[in-house]
Amino acid sequence: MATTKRADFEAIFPSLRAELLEHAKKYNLPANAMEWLEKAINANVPGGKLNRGLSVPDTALALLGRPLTEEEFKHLSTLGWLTELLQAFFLVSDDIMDTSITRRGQPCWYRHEGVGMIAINDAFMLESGIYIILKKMFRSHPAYVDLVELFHETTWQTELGQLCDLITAPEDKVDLDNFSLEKYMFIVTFKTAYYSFYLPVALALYYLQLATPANLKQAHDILIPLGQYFQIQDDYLDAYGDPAVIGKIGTDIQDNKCSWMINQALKLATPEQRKTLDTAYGRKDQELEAKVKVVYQELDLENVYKKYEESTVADLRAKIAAVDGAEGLKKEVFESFLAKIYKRSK
Ligand code: GPP
Ligand code: MG
Ligand code: MG
Ligand code: MG
Repeated sequence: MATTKRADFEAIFPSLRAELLEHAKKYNLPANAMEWLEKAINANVPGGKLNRGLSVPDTALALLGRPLTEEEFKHLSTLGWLTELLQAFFLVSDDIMDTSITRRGQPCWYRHEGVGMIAINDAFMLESGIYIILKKMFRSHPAYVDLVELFHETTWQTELGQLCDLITAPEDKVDLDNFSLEKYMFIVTFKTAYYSFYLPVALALYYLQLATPANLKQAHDILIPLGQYFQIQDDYLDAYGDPAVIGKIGTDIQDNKCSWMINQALKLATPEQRKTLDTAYGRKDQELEAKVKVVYQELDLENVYKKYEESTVADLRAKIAAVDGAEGLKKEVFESFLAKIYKRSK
């Protein structure tokens, strides 16, 4: 199947950045603030894997089964970049909340020299940028209201997930009895799956004016499990990934996160191992973190994860194989998502 070239997609970005800066300049924003805004955009919007962004034109290619016109490509790639703006808004904020150190191989934005908590306002501005561009480019599109509402609803869903992620991980009170796979699935569905998987496909469907309640639901029912699998990979990589490859240093153990790894460990731990987890998990201490990782090792969570991955991917493949096209969707839409993430190491 034809897919979008990264370089073609990246070529759309400078004009969007220019639109945002121009919109600030209209208000006579002082030169030093203009420079700040440009830096904040450059440091946080491009430079990721672009999985979400590329998925918007890729979905359209699969749905239409023909090359995109120049205008379609520009519009769909713009919508793709808006998912990357949303992602930038989330990541800048999430790294503050998770007291993370690095992102995409660089210090997190709030840890850049002179940035600190100004990053919170930068995050808000990245979010506002979505609606500025939407209005500029899609104001007269028949699905304009659907596009705006989709971004708002997806943001809300992600914030609900983030809320549960945070309150299930209190900094000062570790209680592993408070974790469960059920809570975990709620957290990851909302904090990750909607914005990372459902959003790009729904955007393409709305833009092409092919969206119906039935195909949105069908897409949802495949993309949400795909997104859950993606976050489980993220949790696995938090403990087992190579920071040089994933571009970030794992924080889940020290942050007391209700992650997939700790939920598996709790299922399998002996009373002794459980004691270690109770005293070492969720503490801001590298040696205690290392003790938790020893338990993960003893329980062979690496293999538990590999088994999970194979059985989940088999289920997903079966779900995708059942897409018969009756609702106007194509298997290729979902196959291309799965191909992007299967056995990922970053
Ligand atoms: C991923 O969680 C989820 C997000 C980045 C959504 C954040 C939502 C907000 C409303 C700010 P994570 O903390 O596991 O991601 P990472 O491992 O990349 O830090
Ligand atoms: Mg985080
Ligand atoms: Mg987080
Ligand atoms: Mg993570």
